[in-house]
Amino acid sequence: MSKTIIIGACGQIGTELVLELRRKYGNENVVAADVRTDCPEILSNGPYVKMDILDRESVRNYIIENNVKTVYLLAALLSATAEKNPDFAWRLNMEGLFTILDLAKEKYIDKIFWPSSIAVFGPSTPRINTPQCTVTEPTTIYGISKLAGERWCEYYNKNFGVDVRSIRYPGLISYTSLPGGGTTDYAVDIFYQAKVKGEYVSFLDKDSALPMMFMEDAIRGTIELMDAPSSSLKVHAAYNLSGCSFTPAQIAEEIKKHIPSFRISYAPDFRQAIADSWPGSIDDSAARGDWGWKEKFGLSEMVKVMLDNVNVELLKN
Ligand code: NAD
Ligand code: AKB
Repeated sequence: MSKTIIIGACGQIGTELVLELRRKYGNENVVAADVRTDCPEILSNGPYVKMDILDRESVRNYIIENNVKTVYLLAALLSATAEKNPDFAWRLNMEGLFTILDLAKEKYIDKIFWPSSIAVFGPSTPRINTPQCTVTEPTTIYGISKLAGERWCEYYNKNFGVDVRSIRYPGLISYTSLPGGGTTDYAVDIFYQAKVKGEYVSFLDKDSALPMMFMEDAIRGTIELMDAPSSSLKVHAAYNLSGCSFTPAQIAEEIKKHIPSFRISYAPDFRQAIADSWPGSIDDSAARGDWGWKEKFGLSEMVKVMLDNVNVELLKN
């Protein structure tokens, strides 16, 4: 059987995506790959390979020699971390994509998933119910790299027939692993601090609305997109996908329903400018129409699941 690889498997999305794909295709057929030397305990039920996506020759050799036909390329620097190291962020976020697109162009790979982000939008984009096709003038290096990546994906699809699929994920909220340096991370951190300290200092202001999604929805949406017949897909850059939108004040109110003594205060930092440049809510009618996307989790369901499941021990790693 051909193999699937997830590159960037130890991160917030990768951890859960690997586990779900292993349930679907069998543990041995889904390889977790990451630049980290050690395989995290949670991914030890299947193959793990240390892989640096920037080492083009090693990546090519592994994929060709091991009959890998489907690649999920997740390795990237996220918005906040990327602003601190723009040169490296551009390199990491772009070079790996070319390595994988070229392997598909040469017919070694059949199918690619590469995630984009709401970060492709910018201050000149309509903020509410942001359309699939609209102004994209991102002001962060992360957003610029995602927008360029989208254009390259579409180019390889149209000119070389590469089957590459993508989603503009909103901020993702999960409890299996910690987030990796984004602007939406506050909406995960808040649950840990609610449990540890009973209070949270938000790095975004109280009325900063952003599009968010619970990880279970994001993983299901990703796999549904990858399973959709190619004839039904009209977007070959990246699909808008919506879960729920809320502000720091709104998520705090929801947490207070479970922990009445919970308190939030606000100390916006450099991430506020990034959040201000992004949409507040997303129109995902193209994804709904083309491949039947529908979210399951709203704010209240998500808050309950997060409070029931966050494990503060993760903060010690
Ligand atoms: P993350 O930071 O949690 O994980 C990234 C993983 O990539 C880490 O395990 C890291 O060790 C690995 N990595 C870094 N450099 C590497 C290299 N050179 N070679 C191989 N692996 C390397 O990120 P995430 O939140 O899981 O995001 C995954 C993808 O989804 C990214 O492309 C990100 O832009 C996109 N995305 C994420 C979100 C979100 O809210 N998490 C939202 C929109 C888009
Ligand atoms: C980030 O905040 O950088 C990510 C994203 C929305 O792409 N969560």
